[in-house]
Amino acid sequence: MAKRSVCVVGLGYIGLPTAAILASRGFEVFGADINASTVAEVAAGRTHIRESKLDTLLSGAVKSGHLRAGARPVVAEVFIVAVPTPIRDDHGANLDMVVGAALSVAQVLKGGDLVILESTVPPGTTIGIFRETLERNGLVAGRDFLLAHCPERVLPGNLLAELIGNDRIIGGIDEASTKTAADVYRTFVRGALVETDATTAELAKLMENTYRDVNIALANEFALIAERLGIDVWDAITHANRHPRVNYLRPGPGVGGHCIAVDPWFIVEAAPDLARLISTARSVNDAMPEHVVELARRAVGDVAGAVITTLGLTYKANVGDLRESPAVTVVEHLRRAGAVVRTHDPIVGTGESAEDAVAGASLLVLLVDHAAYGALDPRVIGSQMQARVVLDTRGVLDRDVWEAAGFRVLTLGRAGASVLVRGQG
Ligand code: SAJ
Repeated sequence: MAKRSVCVVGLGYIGLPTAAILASRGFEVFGADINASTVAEVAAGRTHIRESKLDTLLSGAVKSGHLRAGARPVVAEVFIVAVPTPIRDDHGANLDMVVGAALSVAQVLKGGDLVILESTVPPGTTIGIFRETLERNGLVAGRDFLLAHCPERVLPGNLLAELIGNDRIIGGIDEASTKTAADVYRTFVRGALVETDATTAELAKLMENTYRDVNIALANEFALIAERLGIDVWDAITHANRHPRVNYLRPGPGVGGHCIAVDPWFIVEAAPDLARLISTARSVNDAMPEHVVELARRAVGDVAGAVITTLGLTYKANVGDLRESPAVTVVEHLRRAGAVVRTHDPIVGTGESAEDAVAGASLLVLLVDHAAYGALDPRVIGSQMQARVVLDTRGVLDRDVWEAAGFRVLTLGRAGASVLVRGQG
């Protein structure tokens, strides 16, 4: 019999849109979250996540009575766990929230129910600690209840469209779990539902984000090499990417967010002696913020005492999320080096306009390529600054336009960055 009631545990950027979509498809949905203010917001039909169209979907779902929220899971036929899995300081996976969620589900779990883990987890977690924690109530996975890992793979900034449109991996611990989980996703996913086992699903999810991390690390490594060799990495990447089977991602000030900068560590933890390339990629990307500080030094000489304005604080363009943001790390490093740093971000909302934020600065550093920065007028910006020098860490500024406005333009991954250093001795 088709399952009709769902309890979503964790109302974050995955759980909340999933709950709202299921409610819009007629499921009776209950969202549980340990954060009281999140529960209050959701119960009132408001979202704490900035994503296009989510607010309308959510308020409709709550008004229709199909979506309710509370602190603890309630009885349901399907449980979807979508809680964060951060890393500890030693880069080991912190599964406290996954285990806590499983414990709270175990208290209401009954025979015939389906539990789906959507959180990104180290290989073996679903059939290991997650299953063991659920079984503490005496029920046995595979015999009494169904269990699957169905990792999310949506891109922040485009959540709803990807939740519906992307292919979905369905990894059950047995045939019945896989089939029943696929039935749930079939109600709203237009992409293919790809069936596999739970542990393969876990590894596949980690491989996706690791692929991106290693690709970006390679681009970043080439940026450093290009600077030394006197070549423009952006041109070189454009040319290399014309090959039909090559696709370099973009260099930048580092890799942030709660996925790509985190997930590869789960593989390093599982096989430290084998995951050599993966851990090197992590260190290459993690070293980029310090390299940006080095470029700032090349631009202004000593950064101590220099007034520097940075544009962008979030972990990537056009989102309001600051987690693991390399831009924040660059700002911290610059301050530690003694610079007087003024920050600006149009989405986070730092108070003043970009034009006001650059007043008196001797260096402007573009850290995030927010769409809004495309509208900056270098003549206006330059007229506010003490010296017209800009460092572009995302390779997006139109050099000709900025140079015509009297700017010295340095770009990460471009020869000028180190040529200048020689010039300044
Ligand atoms: N970045 C670069 N160069 C690039 C692309 C990105 O430096 O060419 C940087 C960004 O600025 C950012 C970081 O990488 O700091 C990550 O951004 P992202 O857009 O690559 O990825 P996320 O973390 O927003 O979302 C990823 C996505 N995974 C993949 O594309 C393989 C998403 O589909 C996953 O669902 C998500 O992680 C997740 O939750 O795991």
